[in-house]
Amino acid sequence: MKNLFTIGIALAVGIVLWGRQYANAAGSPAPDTATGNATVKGTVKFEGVVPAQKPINMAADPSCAKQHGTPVLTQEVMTDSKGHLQNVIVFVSEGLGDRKFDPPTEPVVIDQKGCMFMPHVVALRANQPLQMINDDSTAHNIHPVPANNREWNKAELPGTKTDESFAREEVAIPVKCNIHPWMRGYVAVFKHPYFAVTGKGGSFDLSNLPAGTYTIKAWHEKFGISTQTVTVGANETKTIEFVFKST
Ligand SMILES: [Cu+2]
Repeated sequence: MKNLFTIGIALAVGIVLWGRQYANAAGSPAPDTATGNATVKGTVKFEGVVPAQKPINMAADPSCAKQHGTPVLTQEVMTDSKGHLQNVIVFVSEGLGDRKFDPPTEPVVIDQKGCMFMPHVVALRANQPLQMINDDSTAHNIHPVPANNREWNKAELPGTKTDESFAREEVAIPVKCNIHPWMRGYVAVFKHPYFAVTGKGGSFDLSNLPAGTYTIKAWHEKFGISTQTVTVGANETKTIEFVFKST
């Protein structure tokens, strides 16, 4: 029985290998996997006096206010004690040439909870599903205001969800709620997988890059865009730092 099983496996492997050989012999060019082993990573910092986060007044909708013991603070500028800046989108803006990348089918999720968009900033791929969940007991009205994509505007009842997507690259689309004026988030859309949104430590990691010279940009909703050019070789890791300063 065991021998039969082994023979079966050997046969299956053989068929697969034979199939590959046949495909190669047919002259089809090796597929461009479009990725590599180079990495650009680093941190984003803010230098200067950090604008204070202000309490948000949710009195207009008591169902929102009562979900928070203490008022929620505005999320425009968020740093840690060392000035590492959160919610910065770091991405490759040039250098990938004609490479094409299929978008993932799993959605990126924005939760509407406590009448806030969570997370505040997200990034996803062109034509990747964006799922908006309403986890509140009140209705929301999601309204992205793109410059380079189709605008949509959808009411969403408590406990429901909506799937949408954006077709074109755009950094970044403001998203508002027509019912709660304090609700604001941002969605960045990319045609490639080389982007990151900084978390509490302000760090980013763009890995699996092909060797090359890249224009790397860092976008922040208040401080705008900062740009650097980096050259990375195969299997190489380069560390860079973006610094935004108060104006
Ligand atoms: Cu709302």
